Amino acid sequence: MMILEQLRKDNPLIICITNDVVKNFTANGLLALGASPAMATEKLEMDEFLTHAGALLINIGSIEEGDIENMLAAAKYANQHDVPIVLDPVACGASKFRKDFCLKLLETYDITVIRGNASELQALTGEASMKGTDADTSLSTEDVARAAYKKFNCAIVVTGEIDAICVNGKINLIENGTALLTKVTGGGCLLGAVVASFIYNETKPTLESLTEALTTYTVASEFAERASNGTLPGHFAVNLIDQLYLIQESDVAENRLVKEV
Ligand code: ATP
Ligand code: TZP
Ligand code: MG
Ligand code: MG
Repeated sequence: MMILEQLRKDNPLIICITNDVVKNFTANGLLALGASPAMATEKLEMDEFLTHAGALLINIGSIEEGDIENMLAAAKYANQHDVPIVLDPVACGASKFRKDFCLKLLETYDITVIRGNASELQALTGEASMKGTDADTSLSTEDVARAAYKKFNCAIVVTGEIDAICVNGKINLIENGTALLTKVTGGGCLLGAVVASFIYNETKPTLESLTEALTTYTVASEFAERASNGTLPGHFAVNLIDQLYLIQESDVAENRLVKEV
């Protein structure tokens, strides 16, 4: 059974603690998909927000020291209310501050899914360093996903030209997508929020549910590239929002390129 239609009926509230660059793009992407985003961050109101939430996204793209308390409090209340958490460890290999925060969050609370590019996941598991937010494309997403699953024992999504999803040690590789997603800021950040939307109310997501999240997003990105002026980054970004609104479960079923390994 697929999730997209049910998600659109249920319109789950997705709390997004995310970076300043992508808040608007993320909110529009989730509304188009059929979820209900709220960019709430304040710890004093998190208990109430998470009472009604389907999922929580913690994206550290523009994290500052003063954000740490809010992010930790959000994770605490999410765990108390059985709300799944997606962590996007943006640029965690670029500074000790970011990496230390992610490791503390992962040690202290139950994180449901870690979603990042290969360099970010490699930084969390090993010694990789990064220049900024962008990935080292020479890394194997499959190898990185396996290593991250071994260390953190939660679901892992490593994105790149080929996306690798690891749940309970089993891996699916997704070949859909377009490199234009790397030419628009928020291409990965919105995906993290889409993953949170597909796992609403589910702290033990299946490989199938994460595969549907990734294939829905990447098939929509292929449609966006083919739509009007879609090979230009600006038009592509707008087209992606439109295609997240238009895409149907049957489009995903007909176009998905998934390899079980
Ligand atoms: P970065 O921080 O390097 O910008 P990101 O966090 O934006 O990374 P990506 O790895 O770019 O995340 O993944 C975002 C989406 O883009 C995923 O759906 C992925 O499948 C897709 N993607 C990334 N690179 C390519 C590529 N070369 N070809 C096809 N799809 C890609
Ligand atoms: N700087 C800090 S967060 C951010 C930038 C440019 C957005 C990164 O977006 P994505 O989706 O990881 O490419
Ligand atoms: Mg990107
Ligand atoms: Mg990113």
